[in-house]
Amino acid sequence: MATAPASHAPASKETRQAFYDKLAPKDLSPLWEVLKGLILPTPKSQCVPHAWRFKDVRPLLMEAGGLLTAEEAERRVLVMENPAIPGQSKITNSLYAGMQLILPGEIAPAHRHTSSALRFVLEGNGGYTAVAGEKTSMNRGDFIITPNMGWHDHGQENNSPVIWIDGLDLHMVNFFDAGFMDHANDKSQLISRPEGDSSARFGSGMAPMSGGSPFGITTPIFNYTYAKSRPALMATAGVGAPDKHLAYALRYTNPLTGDWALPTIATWLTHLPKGFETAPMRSTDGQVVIVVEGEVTFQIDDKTMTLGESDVGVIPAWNTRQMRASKDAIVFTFSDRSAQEKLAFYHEERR
Ligand code: GTQ
Repeated sequence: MATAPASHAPASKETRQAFYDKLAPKDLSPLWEVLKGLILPTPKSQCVPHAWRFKDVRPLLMEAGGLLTAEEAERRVLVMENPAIPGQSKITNSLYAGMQLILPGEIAPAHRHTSSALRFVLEGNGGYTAVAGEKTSMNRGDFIITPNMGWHDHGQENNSPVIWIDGLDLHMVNFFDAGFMDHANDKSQLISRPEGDSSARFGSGMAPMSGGSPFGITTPIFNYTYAKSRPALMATAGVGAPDKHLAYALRYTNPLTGDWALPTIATWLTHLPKGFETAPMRSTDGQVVIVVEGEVTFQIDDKTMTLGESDVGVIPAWNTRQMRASKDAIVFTFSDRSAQEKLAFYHEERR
């Protein structure tokens, strides 16, 4: 059969369909039918803005505490699912978030995985996370990291519950089909370094004379304690006017490289003085916000939501956002910006 020259009238719908029917059995498909949905003019997140109230989630988490032990669960966590994509354990298209509970005397047994994790502590008094042979105690406002493939277990030796937010890049790892996980023989790993060791080595603007980070491109700082980060943030808030879009914000850095603390997840702390409202901006990273202190009203496209202490919210990629503080506020944010920057995807627009 001769090939029709390109100038000929287009083939009928039926003729095209007959052609497509020949493609499918050969595992082929016509790009021109799907191109507009594959490469979009601007980002269009499937996710929606949403808020989880601590007062609603905490009682359910405590109820879960009565149903099974941390050890049986391995990790006793209520996953925060974006309401637009239920059943996928996603808070944004690329991020996982959940609220984890450890009860007095419990141990969440040691394991390790390709995925990097962060913990942001909401309630804690002496609970601990151990990573790579070092323990750190978990107190409200602490930002604790788990490097990829680092052994980690969590526990509580005192008599109060410990509750924190987990953020993981596991969907990025799974997207690349690159994930591994191991379980340790012992519930708790052997402690080989004193508490505060990583902070002493890397957390004072100094670093060991030989050797780099023990965790590759992940920060060597294990716990960015609120006891250190809050005074730093508040001291900068006293100097100069707040940034129009960001208010007073400090990002958590890897002290050896100046990059974000985690290879995939960006983290920062924002102070909004009472009455301050940020100007509209949008960016390609999906963000999870946790109000640590005060109260903040988020305007996200046409959705308005007010978050109080320990409430968690999600801002999908490329949604225009504004924040307004009804009380002096401090907000912890994590997003996939760290990964996006490395891949040269990150883009933002400030108005
Ligand atoms: O604490 O290691 O929320 O492996 C999900 C997977 C927490 C953890 C989660 C995990 C962990």
